[in-house]
Amino acid sequence: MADLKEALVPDIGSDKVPVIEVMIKAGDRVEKEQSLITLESDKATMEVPAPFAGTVREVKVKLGDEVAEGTLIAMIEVDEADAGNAAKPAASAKAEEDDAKPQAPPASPAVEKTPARPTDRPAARAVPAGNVPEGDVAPSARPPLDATVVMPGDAPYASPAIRAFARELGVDIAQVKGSGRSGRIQRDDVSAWVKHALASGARPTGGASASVGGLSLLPWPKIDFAKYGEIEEKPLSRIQKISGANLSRNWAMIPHVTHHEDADITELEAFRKQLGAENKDLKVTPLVFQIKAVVAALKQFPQFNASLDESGEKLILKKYFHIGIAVDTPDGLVVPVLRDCDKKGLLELARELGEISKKARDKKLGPAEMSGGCFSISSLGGIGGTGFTPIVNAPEVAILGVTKAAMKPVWNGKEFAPRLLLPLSLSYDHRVIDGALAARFAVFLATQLGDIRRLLL
Ligand code: CAO
Repeated sequence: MADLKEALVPDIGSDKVPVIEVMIKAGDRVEKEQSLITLESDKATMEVPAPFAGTVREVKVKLGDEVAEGTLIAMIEVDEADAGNAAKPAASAKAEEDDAKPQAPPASPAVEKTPARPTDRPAARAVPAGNVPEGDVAPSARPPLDATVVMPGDAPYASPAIRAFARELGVDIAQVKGSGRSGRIQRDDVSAWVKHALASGARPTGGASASVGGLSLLPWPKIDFAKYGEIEEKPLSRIQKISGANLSRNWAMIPHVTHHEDADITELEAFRKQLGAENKDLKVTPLVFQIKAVVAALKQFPQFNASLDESGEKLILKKYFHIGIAVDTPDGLVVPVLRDCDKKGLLELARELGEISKKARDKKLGPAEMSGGCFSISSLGGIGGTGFTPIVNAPEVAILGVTKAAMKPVWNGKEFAPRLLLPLSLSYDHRVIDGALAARFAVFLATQLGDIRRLLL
């Protein structure tokens, strides 16, 4: 007859630790050694394996519960064949070897208590909590559990580090296909799954509470800041709310990479100053030259003047050149669009830029003036910085971030010469643009800005 037995938390080397994963439910069949729950102390994650095979009748812990040695994890109806083994209070390494030998039937009690893993087994690997490469070991962690998991049957086969990594990304590890030996799930498999989910809009079934672009995220922390000191509440502006929602979506759904390049604008700057002196009614900033250089680069690399369609399977190449300019206003960031920049000269662009940024700051921009952009430029050059990661303005596929030009010594083959270098930070959607193409685009852009004659062609 099958016995109902208690699977208990063994000695875990700490007082109370939270349950961060429950891998079983009532009715599940578990094999001996199959992980029941995962615990996470501040030093390590540990999986608690089943001490015997059987059928889970009742799960007694839930996510977030704090458990200690002796906490009841589950009631398991033990297979008849295993009943004898399960009755053992502690199966030492030696005793485990003896598992194969015939066992005496349990003395009598209908319900027996069995630590999920005996404490006198040799301590094994535990994994620091969080995002750590597989194989890393927390030197100070001293868990008695064997945290190297070999999962039977169809259950996912992954180390605690990889499980922790998947959990961190909100990925249900059961959905990930392992490419390692015997189907073991590797870190790259989890990353590849996330990339695929983002591209296809797939929705994981992980137990988290918010979902963005196929990723389940933890809820935002609720904190009573007043507990720690004086505070003041200030509602976000309407612009901040709208741009915040767009930025969050773009950051979560677009696999961003930012490429950095310096442009030598020494000659350009001399010319800009001359142009400004001749046109005192206009503010001719480096930005208008950047707009012209971007248009030339978009012509040279049409993949940058493109958008993915909704299905994510088709690229729409644009034959027009409308450039969005990020404008900082007291109410937040807006991106008005300068149209047909390929057909306009530097002075016309300077005048339009002045008008449109004034309109933005006076809150007079209409929706039509903020739509239809092909590529955006976010210039912080008037403020400072040496580089940053601008967020791609979807459905565009790239954005140029510009920071402050600075005079630096550059080796000219004979000596160091003072040159004015402009830092360019090109963020791009890696689904559409490869790193090599981005590097070529950035070099082209820098060449255009470095050679004023090319720019004016
Ligand atoms: N390096 C050195 N100096 C620069 C520069 C650069 N890359 N870019 C501009 N400058 C200089 C200008 O020449 C100007 O100097 P003068 O007053 O001596 O002529 C000064 O800095 C101020 O320029 P500006 O910022 O007023 O003008 P702009 O054409 O460069 O930019 C605008 C216009 C609207 C883009 C800008 O005012 C702005 O709002 N930038 C912020 C964009 C932003 O917030 N981006 C972040 C988005 S993510 O949150």
